[in-house]
Amino acid sequence: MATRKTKAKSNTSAEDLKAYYRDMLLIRRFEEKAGQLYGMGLIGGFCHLYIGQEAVVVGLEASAKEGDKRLTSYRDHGHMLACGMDPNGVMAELTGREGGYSKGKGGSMHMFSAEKHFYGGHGIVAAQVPLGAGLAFSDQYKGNDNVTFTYFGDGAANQGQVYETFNMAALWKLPVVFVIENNQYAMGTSQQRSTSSPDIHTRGIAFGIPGEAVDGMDVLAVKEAGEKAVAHCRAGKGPYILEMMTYRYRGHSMSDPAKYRTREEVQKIREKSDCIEHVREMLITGKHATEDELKEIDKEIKAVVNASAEFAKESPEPDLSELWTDIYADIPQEA
Ligand SMILES: Cc1ncc(C[n+]2csc(CCOP(=O)(O)OP(=O)(O)O)c2C)c(N)n1
Ligand SMILES: [Mg+2]
Repeated sequence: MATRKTKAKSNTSAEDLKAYYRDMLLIRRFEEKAGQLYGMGLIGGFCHLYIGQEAVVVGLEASAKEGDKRLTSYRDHGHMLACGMDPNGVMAELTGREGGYSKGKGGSMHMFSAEKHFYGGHGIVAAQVPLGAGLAFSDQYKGNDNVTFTYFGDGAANQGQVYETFNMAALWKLPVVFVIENNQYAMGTSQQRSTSSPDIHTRGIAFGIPGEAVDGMDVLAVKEAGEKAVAHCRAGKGPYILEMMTYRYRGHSMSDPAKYRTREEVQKIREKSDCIEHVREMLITGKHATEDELKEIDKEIKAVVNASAEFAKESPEPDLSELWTDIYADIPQEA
């Protein structure tokens, strides 16, 4: 494995590094388990795995504080786990069971947690971008210093509503970090084939929004960029764009055989840049952890993931009567 230079800041302790390792590993093992359950027919419908991109969400969560909000596309399980949602509830939702975050009626793309300030899970490409600006507007209106992390893909970055949102967010100086997860593909279309100007982080220039490209496979580089962006937002200077250069190892969704790229391309990136291997290497070579300690963490994570699968399997399917509930919001009479 090639050693990469990392822009580690002195404020990262060995304990922090271990926590990032643990959080990224939880996402990866959870997603691998979801892939298995899908293969066994226990998960149906759409299921978009995040494997390969874990450093993005874990690094940014390290720059967030309580009260900050987040929302993303359909590739959302990693974001839920990283903000502290319960793996049992997420796995049960994936398998369509009563114990899931949406009582088994939403599935992979439709989960939400007011407690963890996670606002979905959105199946329509870029639909979450204006919603993210709306959440940021609500915090600005209330006068607190919360920030909203609005994640979207390189493909979504070509949607018109993104630029309408950029305009409003810049005009009103909304505290929103636009996180473009550039995994180089939008379904089977590579960025080269779909995008006229590949430097997506420069797309805010027309609106006066600063932006930068970040090594999204390096959790410390992500965290450092996140801290800068968040400080900008909290200081009342308006939105910030972070283009995270990353890569997804699996197909677009579970039904994608990924014939538009070679196995060698995926293998090369895995070997050269894998975000979990990178932190593992830093922990070992920096003598912050022993092989045995890391094995112990692996074991703990496996146990959490296996327990989530067991919880999901044991949770019943929703009762038929649930077809008629949770359709409209309960609006209090006085509203
Ligand atoms: C408005 C809309 N158009 C098309 C689709 C079909 N679709 C689903 S995902 C996707 C590609 C998005 O790629 P990207 O934004 O790069 O995100 P990634 O899947 O790589 O995370 C498309 C075209 C959709 N869901 N919504
Ligand atoms: Mg993409």
